[in-house]
Amino acid sequence: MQISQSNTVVSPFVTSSDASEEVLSQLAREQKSRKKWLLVQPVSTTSMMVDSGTVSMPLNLIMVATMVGKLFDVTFIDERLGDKVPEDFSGFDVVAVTSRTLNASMAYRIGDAALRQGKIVILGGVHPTMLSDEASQHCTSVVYGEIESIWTELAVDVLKGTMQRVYRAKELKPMSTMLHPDFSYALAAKNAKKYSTRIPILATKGCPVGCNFCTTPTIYGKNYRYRELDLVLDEMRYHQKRLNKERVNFSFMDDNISFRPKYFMTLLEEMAKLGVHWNANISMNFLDKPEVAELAGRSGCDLLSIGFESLNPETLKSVQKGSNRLGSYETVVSNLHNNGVAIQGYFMFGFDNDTEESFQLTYDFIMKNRIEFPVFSLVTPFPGTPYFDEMKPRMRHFDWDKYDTYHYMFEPNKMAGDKLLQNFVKLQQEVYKGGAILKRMKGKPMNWIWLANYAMNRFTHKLTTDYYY
Ligand code: B12
Ligand code: SF4
Repeated sequence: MQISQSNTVVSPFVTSSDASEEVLSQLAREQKSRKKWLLVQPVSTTSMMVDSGTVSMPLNLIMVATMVGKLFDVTFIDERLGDKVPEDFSGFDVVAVTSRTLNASMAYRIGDAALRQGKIVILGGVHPTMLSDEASQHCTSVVYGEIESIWTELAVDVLKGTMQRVYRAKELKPMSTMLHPDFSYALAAKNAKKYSTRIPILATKGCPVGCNFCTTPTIYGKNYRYRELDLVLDEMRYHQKRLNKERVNFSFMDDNISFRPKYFMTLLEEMAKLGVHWNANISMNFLDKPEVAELAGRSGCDLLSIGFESLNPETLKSVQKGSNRLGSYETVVSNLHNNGVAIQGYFMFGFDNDTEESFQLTYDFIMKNRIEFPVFSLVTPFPGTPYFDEMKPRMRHFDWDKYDTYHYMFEPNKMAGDKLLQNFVKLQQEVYKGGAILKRMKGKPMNWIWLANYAMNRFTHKLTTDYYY
């Protein structure tokens, strides 16, 4: 079964030539010894829970390893597992590091050390993409966006030793050309047990909703691409076979899996036949239709992560979150709950329209609608987004270590910073009190979402406003 890519909006760039592909194969054949790459997923310094305990397998670096491994030798290090980056890089020709904003300073430290030892250093991921001038100070080359669309050029230059400062694809390749990710790089890690058993998978890329605080529209514009369904399903079958069981848990890494309803619904129908379980990020556009929630439940969906963001219509408008209609929130939740789908609800605080009342409203909404896994963050304008440009003059600091969405970034117009943080802490403690957890979770299946609530209960006990400064 094929769902064609004819709906795909493609950026109006010129096509790259095939000449470099030929050069690449030629050069690869001529190489006497394969160049050695060290690939690193750095840990961040955040004290919050995003980078500790069980972590998800990094599909970003796995994709990089899969491409690089076709031509070069790869050593794969995930610092979040406790693996250490060597101080001596003499065993490597290239040191390539992935980075988001919260671990940019760690990525830069590794880059600086490898540069001092004369290595080719490549930085990629969302932060170097958004701030390539800054990242360039710490590496030989920055890769803008996905490696797949620029790989041929980059690989040729590494082989020839003629590196450019920034690699940016002239056009994005269709996702059908994406290689089947090779998980052996991650699974071979000494501490691979620390990885979540949920397998990361990708069906689509991009999200044209266009929220002004999100980096995805900046990087991929109005582009929304998807893989042929057979490729996604083959990948699922591969893991079912590898693990010798039908009920494999998949975690979609898509920005917004439902942007093309026809594709999404067909994917779900097929997953229902496979008997897998899955979770994903999704915008709520058409989750108010009961048949979509019914199909989600039937297809093995355990949990959907939904950015409710705010219960204030003015805030939703100001951040251009066109996918959210306040009037649909409760319908979306009850449709999903009626079909056994749990909700990870994202809520942000610190917007200019927030008042102390916003916290009470959110608490009431969460408790009344029994949201299983509420996640609260402080509004964080990330570099490269329109929101960052707007808020720059009001930002308290540009210390990237604090860009984990758990730091106080600017004083909102309608409340003082200390009041914001006091209410933010209180809300989390109230929602994760034992009694509140029971109220939200009673009668729901005994699974990892209970464990997450338990962990949050323990964590929020010791939470103080100091965490957020
Ligand atoms: C799925 C997802 C998650 C998952 C899984 C994360 C994981 N383990 O990878 C979960 C839910 C755990 C998560 C958590 C968080 N996330 Co998140 N997440 C995403 C999302 C939607 C997709 C990431 C993904 O895996 N895509 C699929 C892979 C294959 O694509 P990719 O990451 O773009 O990688 C490609 C390129 O970047 C490039 N590349 C990447 N690295 C390198 C390295 C080299 C050397 C080269 C050459 C190329 C290269 O090639 C890759 C392959 O194509 C992104 C949005 C996005 N599109 O980036 C947000 C995003 C990364 N998350 C974001 C945030 C803020 C968070 C949290 C802080 C949220 C929170 N409050 O908890 C935490 C932080 C976790 C952490 N420690 O990083 C922000 C980060 C913004 C920024 N500037 O740093 C993003 C960009 C969303 C946004 N708001 O704009 N996230
Ligand atoms: S709906 Fe989500 S992925 Fe899409 S632009 Fe908004 S925040 Fe980004």
